[in-house]
Amino acid sequence: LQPATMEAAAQFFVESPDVVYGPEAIEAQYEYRTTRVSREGGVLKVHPTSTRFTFRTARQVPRLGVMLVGWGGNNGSTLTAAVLANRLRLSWPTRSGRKEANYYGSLTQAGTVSLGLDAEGQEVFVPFSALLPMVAPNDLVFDGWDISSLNLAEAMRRAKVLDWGLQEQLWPHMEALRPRPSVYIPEFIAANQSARADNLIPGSRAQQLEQIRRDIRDFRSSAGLDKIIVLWTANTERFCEVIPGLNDTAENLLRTIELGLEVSPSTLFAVASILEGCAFLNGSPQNTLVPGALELAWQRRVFVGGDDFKSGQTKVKSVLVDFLIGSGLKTMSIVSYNHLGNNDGENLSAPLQFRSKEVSKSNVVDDMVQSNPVLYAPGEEPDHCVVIKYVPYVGDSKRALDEYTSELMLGGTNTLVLHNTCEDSLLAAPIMLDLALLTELCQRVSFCTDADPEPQTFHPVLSLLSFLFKAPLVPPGSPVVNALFRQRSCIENILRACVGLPPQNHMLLEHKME
Ligand code: NAI
Ligand code: DG6
Repeated sequence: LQPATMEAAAQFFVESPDVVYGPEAIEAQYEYRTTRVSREGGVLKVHPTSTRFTFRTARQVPRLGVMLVGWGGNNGSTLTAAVLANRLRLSWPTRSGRKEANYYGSLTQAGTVSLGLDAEGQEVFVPFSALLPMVAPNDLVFDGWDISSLNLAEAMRRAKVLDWGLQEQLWPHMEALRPRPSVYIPEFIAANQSARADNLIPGSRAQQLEQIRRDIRDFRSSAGLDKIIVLWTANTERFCEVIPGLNDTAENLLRTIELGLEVSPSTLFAVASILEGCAFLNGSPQNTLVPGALELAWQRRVFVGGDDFKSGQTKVKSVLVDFLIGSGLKTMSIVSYNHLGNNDGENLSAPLQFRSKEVSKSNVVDDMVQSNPVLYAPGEEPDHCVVIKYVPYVGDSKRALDEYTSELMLGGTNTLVLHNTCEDSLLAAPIMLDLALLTELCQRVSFCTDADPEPQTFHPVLSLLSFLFKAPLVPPGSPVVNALFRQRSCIENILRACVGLPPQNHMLLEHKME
């Protein structure tokens, strides 16, 4: 057996008349083959269709800044530390040997794609990041806001995520990084967070909005950036009510801010980012991107994405339930329990903030259930229970226990029990990285079809990011996909299309012939 080949050098070119590597852009002609289904007199008619696309990806990679809301939190400080540790090529001793900085857990940095078969019939893999020109994570520039004034070195120490030897080396590089003051509206996060709120933007909502916008502009000019992406990784907020006249349209939302009526801090950040032309991504579960914010993003052609990083338990769930239902087993009960002891856990110990998380963790199998009418009658769904408990002692080391019970043939049952222990922030940080890098890449992609030669970009609600979110936001009317490998294929195949490669079909027909 020959091992699969991994090309570490990672540069490749597609040799095809359909792909042109120009000095400015890669242009690829791409035949999008799919099917349309119609229902005629109780019969399903399936029509294969084909649409010719031209994809254009600008090759110039910008100098990218990432502004984190909640920069001084566990995720924010860990991501910043991770990029610095990689940039500085740090290594540090631990009780199990020396460790080196890496980007494990990042789809773009540590995932691979198969380019095809070589002369020996073996698959050739390259890093995911080699598919198209992407910003290198070590080149990212960070800034951000936090209601807590601790500098990033102190925040890293408070988070208790990283080994001491790594913290010591990072300290001088993180000490000078200070979160900008932020917007604190106590009723949106748990009361137990009030003690850390010592770094606040004063004034009315309209003045706070203006300050956030100034901050973005200041960062852009002082760091000499081409682009900024804003990522909410601050505390989970309670849901806010969507009220006609208040936040249902862009105009109403902007008026609400002007009048100082109810708007959540996260929505205020989303609006500021969109008005500054910066993509906004929501890593927490609350409904930050209310209809008014979505409309504003659509009007300004700015990307938004969300909600709630899909890091551990939910990622497993979106694989396991897909496997169970995809195999024809009828999953009837999913019980997900977890406990953690970081500040996120403390915030989630309050009922309204827990409720936001419960909702985003609970809807993650809907598409898999609905995809199988053989197993599930219309409206039927498994029992799904989500429990989160705050246990300070375990810190960032989250424990997740899951039980899946499925029906087998002839009255049998199958119960799977999982116990997952991990540093929560070390799972989240690479996801945040991928979000920034993929969003930026999508900003450089445009396309047209033969029928509509006017170049366009992806829909402002960037559903391509679904792989990275528990409750993916999608354009109106678009199906929500939670199944993890469908989400991964979506990213991979769209990126492949941009270099004129067919979708990965895993058929390996070459090896199924005599
Ligand atoms: P954390 O509590 O350590 O960090 C949040 C930070 O946000 C804190 O430093 C806090 O002071 C700050 N903050 C609160 N309100 C703010 C505001 N209005 N403006 C600016 N800063 C504000 O939490 P952690 O662990 O970093 O998680 C961050 C968010 O990501 C949470 O909402 C969490 O639910 C979500 N998340 C985390 C995942 C993980 O695996 N770590 C996965 C999925 C989502
Ligand atoms: C407890 O569930 C805390 C949460 O913030 C999670 O750690 C986070 O949402 C990750 O959830 P999951 O389901 O992706 O592991």
